[in-house]
Amino acid sequence: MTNRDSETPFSARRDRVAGRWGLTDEIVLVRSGPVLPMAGSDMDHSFQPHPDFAYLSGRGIPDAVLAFDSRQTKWQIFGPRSTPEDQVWHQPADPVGLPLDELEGWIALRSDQNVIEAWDDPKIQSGIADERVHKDDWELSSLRTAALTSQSGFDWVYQNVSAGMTEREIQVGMEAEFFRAGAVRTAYPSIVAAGPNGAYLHYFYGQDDSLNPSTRTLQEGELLLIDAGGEFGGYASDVTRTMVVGAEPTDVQSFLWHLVLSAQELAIDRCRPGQEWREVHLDSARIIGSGLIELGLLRGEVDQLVSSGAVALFYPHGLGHLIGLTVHDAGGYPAGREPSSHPQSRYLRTDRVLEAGMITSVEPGVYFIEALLKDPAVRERFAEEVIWEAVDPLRGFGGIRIEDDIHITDDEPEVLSGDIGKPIRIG
Ligand SMILES: [Mn+2]
Repeated sequence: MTNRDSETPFSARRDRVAGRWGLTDEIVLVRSGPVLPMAGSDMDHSFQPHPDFAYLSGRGIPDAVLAFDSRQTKWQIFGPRSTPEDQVWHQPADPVGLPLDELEGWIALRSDQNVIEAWDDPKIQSGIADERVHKDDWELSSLRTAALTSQSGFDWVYQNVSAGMTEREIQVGMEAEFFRAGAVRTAYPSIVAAGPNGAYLHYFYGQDDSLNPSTRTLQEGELLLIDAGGEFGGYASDVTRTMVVGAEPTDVQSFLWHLVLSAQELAIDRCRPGQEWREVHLDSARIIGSGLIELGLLRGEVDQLVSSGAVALFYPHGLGHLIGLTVHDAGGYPAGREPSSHPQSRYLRTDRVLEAGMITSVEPGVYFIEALLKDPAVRERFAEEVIWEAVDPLRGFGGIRIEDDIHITDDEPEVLSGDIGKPIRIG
C-alpha cells in the first residue's frame, strides 16, 4: 500500500488476518467509522477509529475504508479528501490511499463477489481479535511507553497529594503528568476516588452530573483509590493504586490492603502460558474470601462462600481483562465461550487460556458497596455467611484495588507497570 508499510507491522498483520479468514471469493470492508455529532449541537465528539481498522492500517482517520479482495488477496485503503472549504476550518486531511469516492467503482468492478461488512460479521471480527490478542513488537513498544506515562502521573501523586486536596485537584495534577510524559489522552476517564467513593467501581468526575460534578475533599486517614492510565500510540495503560493519605493505616485498612496485594502477587505469578484465566480469577476470590473469614466478616468454607456469591459481595468484578487498543480489549471470550452466570464470574471480561503475547490486567479488590450491603434481600440471603454486625461498621470504608498490566511471555511475566510504586500510605 504505502512505503510506510515496509518498516511497520501493518502489512504483516493484514496477511495474518487474511490467513485466518481463509476467504477465497469475497470482499471485506473494514471501516474506521464516522465522526459522531453531539446531540443538539453543531460540534462533534472527538474521533476514535474502530480498533480493528487502526490495527490493520495504523491510521486514525474518520470515514476511511480498508477493503480486502480475497480473490486477488489484495488490500486497498480508501480515505476522504478535504475540500478547500474544509481547509478554511481544519488542517487538510492526510490523503490516505485512493479517494473514498472511488470505493463504489472498485466494488462494482467485483460485482460477482459478496461484500462482507467486517462490523456485521462475528466470524470476520473474531479472526481479527485472534490476531489482536497476541501483541507484536510494535504494540509492545507502545504499551510500555503508555505505562511510562502512567508512571509519571502516579509519581506526581505520591510526591504531591495530601489530605485537604480535592479529587479534582489530584486528577488534574496527575493527568498533566501523563500528557507531559507523552500520553495522547487518558486511556479512559480517570477514577480518583476519596473515601467512600472508592466503593463505586467506575467512579469518575462529571459522571454524577456533567454540569455540576461533585468532587470530594480528601480527609486525613481516608483511602484514596486511583485507577487511571495514559494512552500512547493508540494503546492503553490501566493502573490502580490505593493508599491511605495523611495518617498511619488502621488495622483494618492495613489488613485488607495487604490481602489485596497478596491476591494480586499470586495472580501475577500465574500469568503464564497454559493457565486457565477463570481458575486464576476464582483462586483470587478464594484468597480474598479467606481473608474476609480471618477478619471476621464471613463465616463458613471458602469454596462455598465463593460459589454462593458471598465473596462477590465484597469483590464483585473480574480479576482482569485484556489490554491493547482499547482498555478492555478484543478477544476476551473466544468462539465457544460465553459469559458465565456464576455469581463470582459474571463480570469476568476474559475467559480463555493464557498465551504468550497477551496483555492482561491483574486487579483484585475489596469494597464495601452500599448498594449491595444495604439491600434487605441480600442481607436475608447471606444471613448465615455474612457477619453483618462486623460488616456494617465498615460501610463507608470505600474500596481497595491494586492493578498492573502484565505481558504474558514464555518466561517470567513482564509487569509493564511494575516500576510504579505501591505505597500503602502517602502524604
Ligand atoms: Mn482495569
